[in-house]
Amino acid sequence: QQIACIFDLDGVLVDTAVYHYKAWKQLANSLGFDFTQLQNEQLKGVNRMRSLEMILDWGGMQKSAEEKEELASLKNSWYVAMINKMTTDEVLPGSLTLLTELKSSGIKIALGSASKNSSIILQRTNLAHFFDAIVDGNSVTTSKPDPEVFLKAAEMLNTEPENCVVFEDAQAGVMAALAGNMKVIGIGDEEHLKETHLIAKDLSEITLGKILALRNN
Ligand code: G16
Ligand code: MG
Repeated sequence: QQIACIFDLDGVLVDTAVYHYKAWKQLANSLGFDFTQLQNEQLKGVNRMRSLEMILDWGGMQKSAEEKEELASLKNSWYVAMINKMTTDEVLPGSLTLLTELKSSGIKIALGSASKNSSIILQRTNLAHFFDAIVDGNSVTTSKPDPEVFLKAAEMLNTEPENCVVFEDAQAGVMAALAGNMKVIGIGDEEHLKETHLIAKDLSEITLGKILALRNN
């Protein structure tokens, strides 16, 4: 069976993590507290409501379900204002080259993102045409580290989890891929990426050859 590739969006293909961080920080500050960059690492790959709950917890705050909906949508309005200005320059190094190589080799490509805003981002950055399947925060009910998002992507690509290689920058996403019985390539800092099958600083270090080599171990 042929290999299939599933890409996380934020932190792997595009640099939207800085916008999430800015918007969440602004929200925490408006509630009278702050959180660290190390804490921010834990938010990566985690869906919007779960992220808010973690942040409120750090600030020692409790909010009703209704208040949480309001806070999450306030954060999202700030975030969307930022991503609406994104350009193709914000595609991370190596993304275009690798996606082009995979596509021309006939490898199936899916998106496996927690974001409900993936379609705006893919449009603004001109990446949408690479994907055979898109699974994002609008089509799943659980948050990474649950494997649902990646299992759904495998299903949409008509392949089995063991044929899939996931590209992830977040610990929650790495855990999700492993729980789904997939191979996972960690993108970014080694200290935040335990248990991956391979680590690269960005996609410019990845070739089809390196991906295929993962199958045999
Ligand atoms: C991304 C980010 C997370 C964010 C989540 C939901 O996931 O890494 O920080 O909370 O999406 O985003 P939104 O609020 O736009 O629905 P991924 O899976 O693309 O890394
Ligand atoms: Mg990510």
